[in-house]
Amino acid sequence: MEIQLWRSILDPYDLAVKELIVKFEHIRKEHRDNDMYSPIEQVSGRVKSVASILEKMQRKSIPMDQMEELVEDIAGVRVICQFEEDIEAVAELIRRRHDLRVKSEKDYLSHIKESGYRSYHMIAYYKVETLEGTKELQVEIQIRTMAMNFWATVEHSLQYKYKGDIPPHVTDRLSNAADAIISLDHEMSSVRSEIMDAQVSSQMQVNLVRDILGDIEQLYRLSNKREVMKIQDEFLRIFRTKDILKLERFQRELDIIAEGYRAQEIDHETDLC
Ligand code: 0O2
Repeated sequence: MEIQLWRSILDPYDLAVKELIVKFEHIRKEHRDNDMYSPIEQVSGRVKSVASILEKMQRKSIPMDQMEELVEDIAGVRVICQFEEDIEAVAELIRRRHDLRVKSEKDYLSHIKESGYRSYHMIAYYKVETLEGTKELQVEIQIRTMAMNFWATVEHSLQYKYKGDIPPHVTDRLSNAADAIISLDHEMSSVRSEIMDAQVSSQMQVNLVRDILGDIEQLYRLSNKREVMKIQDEFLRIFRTKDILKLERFQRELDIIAEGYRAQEIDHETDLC
């Protein structure tokens, strides 16, 4: 197979990975913009290297003409969560999407791999648009916690270093580390609701400041500049108190003032007509 042919086969997979990263990051943004906890913490992706595809085909005796059907992880997207409970929430989000058609799921959380590997895998069909038309391809989505990802990344590097034959003293350590990761995930889950509350209120403050500054900017265009400077000073004074209730009250008052100016502007435009 020529280099050019590999490129034209893999290009749509590259597009799929890029599109899905944007889409998953958007889900995260939507949650945060709406003062909601996001089960998605980070997203990454990759197209499998030609060497890795060839190795898998060789290992599983996959013929060239069945590569795209049987090598299911040419496109790979990884969704990292903070807590184990978030994994099912992300899987459910994926199951409900119309742009992804789930083909199969592998639960390495309930069925931990012998290596100690834990993760939730989904193979889904996804359509991309190319110059040659619509192409439906397969994507492997791995969903795991940050702790699981740390272990898997380290173990993957060691597999590479020892060419799949990790010496027993290292395997023992990895196995201990896998147990420690399970305890860590459980420990973090026990304070999940507290951490979620803290993160949501911190995000609420970020959104509140964004909205207040948006209102101040609008007022600056519509009203007396000196008055707006005073409003801004008052905002900075309240911001320094770190009192979210006061900030919320300030925003409500600001909304009323901004609404008044907007109404005045509409009246003015009507008079001009
Ligand atoms: P890369 O570099 O991510 O492409 P396979 O394990 O590939 O022979 P299958 O059934 O196709 O068989 O895949 P499976 O078991 O669902 O796992 C596919 C991917 O999951 C792997 O891809 C890894 O990314 C990850 N994975 C599975 N088992 C382990 C493990 O024991 N340790 C680590 N670190 N990762 C694992 P690739 O192709 O191995 O690698």
